[in-house]
Amino acid sequence: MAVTDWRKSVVYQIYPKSFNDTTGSGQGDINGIIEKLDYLKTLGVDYLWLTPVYRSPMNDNGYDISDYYEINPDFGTKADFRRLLDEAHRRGIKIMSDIVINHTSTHHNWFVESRKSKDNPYRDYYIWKDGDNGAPPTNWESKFGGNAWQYDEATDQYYLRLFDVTQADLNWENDKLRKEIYDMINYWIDFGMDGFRFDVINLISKGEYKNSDKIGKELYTDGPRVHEFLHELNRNTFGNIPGFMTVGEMSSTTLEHCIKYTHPDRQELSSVFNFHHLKVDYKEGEKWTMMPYNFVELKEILFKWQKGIAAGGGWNAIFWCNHDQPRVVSRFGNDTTEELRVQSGKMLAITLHLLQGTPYIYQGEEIGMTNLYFNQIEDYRDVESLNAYEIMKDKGYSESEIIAILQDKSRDNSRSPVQWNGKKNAGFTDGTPWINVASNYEIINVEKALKDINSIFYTYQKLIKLRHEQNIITYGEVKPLLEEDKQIFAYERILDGKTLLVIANFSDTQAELPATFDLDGEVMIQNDGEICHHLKPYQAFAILR
Ligand code: TEU
Repeated sequence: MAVTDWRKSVVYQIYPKSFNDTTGSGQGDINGIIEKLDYLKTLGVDYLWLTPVYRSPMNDNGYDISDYYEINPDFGTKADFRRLLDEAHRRGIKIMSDIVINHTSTHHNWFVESRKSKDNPYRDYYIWKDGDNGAPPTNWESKFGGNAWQYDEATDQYYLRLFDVTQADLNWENDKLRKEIYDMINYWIDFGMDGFRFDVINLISKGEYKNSDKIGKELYTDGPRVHEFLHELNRNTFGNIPGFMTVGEMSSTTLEHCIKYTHPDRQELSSVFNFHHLKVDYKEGEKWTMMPYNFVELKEILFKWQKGIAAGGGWNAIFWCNHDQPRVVSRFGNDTTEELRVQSGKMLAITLHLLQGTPYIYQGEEIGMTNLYFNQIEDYRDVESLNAYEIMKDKGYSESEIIAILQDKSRDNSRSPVQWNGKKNAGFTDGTPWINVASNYEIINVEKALKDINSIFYTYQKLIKLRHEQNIITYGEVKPLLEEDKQIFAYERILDGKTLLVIANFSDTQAELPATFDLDGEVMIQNDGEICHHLKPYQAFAILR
């Protein structure tokens, strides 16, 4: 049943390269997505968010676009993309495309022209600066390691690249560039797109190019003109299309900005992703480290954003993982035994999907796919991870220390092929997969999950159905409970005199609910265990009264 209010929608994220291969190339393609639309319809999702499928040299798996108007032939043709939209729409499923407009590939024609000479008409589409006595223009660091400025001998200047050296940042101060971006977005709206995810969109206004006493991100994040640019984008493209859903990926943002980004009166975006809750296992804020995640901090951040965005009149995107994050059942659940993996996978789903906002399910999350535990660098593919490997080696880390950190944090953890069945390559490809399939595919796969009424899949299916049907999940006030408890995640949703109590034990030991907790009412959803004050490891339930 297609929902009419986009706030009741659930989004399924597809990383096409790892989803389903129909040609034997070893990487997924658009026809592979079409083949699985009935499966996604069974799950019950409303939108599919496809990470970029535009023409790209694939240094960053599509986040380095070289032609915004063409589909990457590795994924298929524009006719295939047209058919995907038609087939999805026929099933009441909408398509959200990933638009990367903070930067392009250095293979993009604009950049090829831009680097030719200082007076080239495209020069100012990018950010070129003179060095500072042989040093880069500022001391900013790239998010993928190293300096954020790349020297280009041809014109004796540096260009800014907040990500990989093959991803050159666009100059949003240039009116002509912005007009080109809006024309391109309107092209895809006319093509039939139902929504957009905007990649690192809060980095487009760089502010002053000056040295930072940190690594620069405090200068270019949520920059001085970012809201002006987003409002202009809204007004020149999707702003007047009823129900058109947008989500902004906001790197290192603040609650205050996210309220501004998503308040309907400001005509910017529908919703935003922030990542603060996914840094609670970063030692001293550093990704490439290992430490047990801080559960109380996880709750504190999630509840801060739940309460803050609601009070501010904005809208959250809520998620545990995506193509940049490790698998949540390994990170915040427990993948050490099948029983604990299933129990904790369901617990994580119940905890997140009964919060307020638009839930995002990352491909394979619905069957509890785990981290990969690759134990040799040759198995890794992600540019960020490979850069990090070199940087940690240069810092003197041992091979085993680096591998342990990559097993814990690498983005490759979420990029292995979807495990469709227990056959060769998990049914993902008849060729050689571009990245190894997880070794547990014979135990964890879609075919097995569909046959097992007690699988994680059916918990996700039920949660999606509940969100479609129960207004309290979409509109109910969020009231955090037991905020300092070191094991239990608890909250209430309150609407029209009804209360939904959500309880989850995040620990691998029994946890005790205060005896004062009233557990009477209708059990809306649960995983394994008796509804009582003594919670089994990873037990979760929701009670409506
Ligand atoms: O990610 C933004 C970003 O900062 C990521 O690098 C991510 O937050 C980080 O890897 C987590 O440690 C977006 C895309 O999602 C990502 O896939 C791209 O690599 C990046 O932008 C550049 O386009």
